[in-house]
Amino acid sequence: MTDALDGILYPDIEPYASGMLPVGDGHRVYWETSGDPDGKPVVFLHGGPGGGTASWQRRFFDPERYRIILMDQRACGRSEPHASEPEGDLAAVTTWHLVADLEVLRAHLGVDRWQVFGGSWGSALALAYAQAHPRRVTELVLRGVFTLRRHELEWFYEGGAQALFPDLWESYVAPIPTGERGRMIEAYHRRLTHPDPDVHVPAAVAWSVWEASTITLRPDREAIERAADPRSAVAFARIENHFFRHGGWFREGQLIEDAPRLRDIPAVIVQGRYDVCTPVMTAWDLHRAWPEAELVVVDDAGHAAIEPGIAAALRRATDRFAG
Ligand code: STX
Repeated sequence: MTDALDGILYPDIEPYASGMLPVGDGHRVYWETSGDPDGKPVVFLHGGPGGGTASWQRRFFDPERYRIILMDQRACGRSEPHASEPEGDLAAVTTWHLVADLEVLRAHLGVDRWQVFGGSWGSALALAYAQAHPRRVTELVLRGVFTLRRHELEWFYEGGAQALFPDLWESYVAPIPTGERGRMIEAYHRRLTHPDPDVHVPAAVAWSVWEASTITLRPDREAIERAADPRSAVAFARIENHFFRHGGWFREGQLIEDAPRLRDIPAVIVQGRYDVCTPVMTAWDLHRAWPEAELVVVDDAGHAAIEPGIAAALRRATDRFAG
C-alpha cells in the first residue's frame, strides 16, 4: 500500500524511543518518537476512533526537522487493555479522556507546544484538543474533517452513503435483522457488545470492511483485507460505535461552533472532493466558521490519507510549517 507513497512522502524510518504510558483508569498507551530528537515536535492523531497508528504515518514529516510523535489512543493499536479483549472495558474511553491523555503524553515527553496533525477522527480529536488547550498548539494540519454531528453519522452509518455504494451497503446491513435497520448504530451496538464471538466478530468485520471499502477513491484490496482481521476489527468497530452512540460527547455542532477559539493557530485543512466517509460539507462548514484556516480541496481524491493528492497536500503543509 505504501509503495505508492514513495516520491510523495519521506522514507520509512524507525522510532528512536517508545514506551507504554499509564494514563489512569487502568489504561496504558503506546507512544513512540522518531525523526530528530531536537526537531519541532508534532503529534500524529490517528483515525477511527480505534484505528491505531502505523509506521507509514511517520512519513508525512521531514525526519531532519521534526520530532515525530505517534500515540495509540486508549484501547487500540498497541495500547492496553485492548478493546478486543473481555477486560477491554470502554467506560473510560471518551474524547475527553483522549484529550487528557495527550496532555499527559506532552508533559511526559517534555514538550511545551506541538504541531497537531490529524485526519478523519484524528481531525475531530485535534479540534477538541486545540479548543481545550489552544496555547499548546503551534499549528494544525487537518484532513478529511469529521465532527460527529448527527447528520455526519447518519450519512455514513445509517443510510446516506448507501446511495453511492448500494452493493457494499448490503454487506454492512447483513448482520442486522431487517426490523432493526432504521437505527444501525444502535443495532450494531447490541451485536458488538454481545459476549459471543460468533455474534460480535462478524458484526465487527462487516462494520470495518464497510468503512475500509469506501474510504479510498478506488478500492484498496490490502486495506480491506486488513480491516477484516478479527482482533483489529473488533477494537475498531467497538470503539467507533461507542463514540458515535455518544456523539463523541460533544454538544451538537460543538467543534464547528468553537472554531473561533483557534483563530491564532496557523492551519491547513486538506479535503478530498470525493470523500464519501466525511463529505466536504464538514470541512466547508469549518472553513466558514474559521476563514483563517486554509482549505485545500483535492479534486481527485476520496477520504484516505494515502490518496496521492491528499498525501502530497499534507506534506506541503508540514514542510511549510517545519519553520
Ligand atoms: N471514521 C473515519 C476514520 O477516522 C469515521 C477512519 N476510517 N478508517 C480509518 O480511520 C483507518 C484508516 C484508521 C482504518
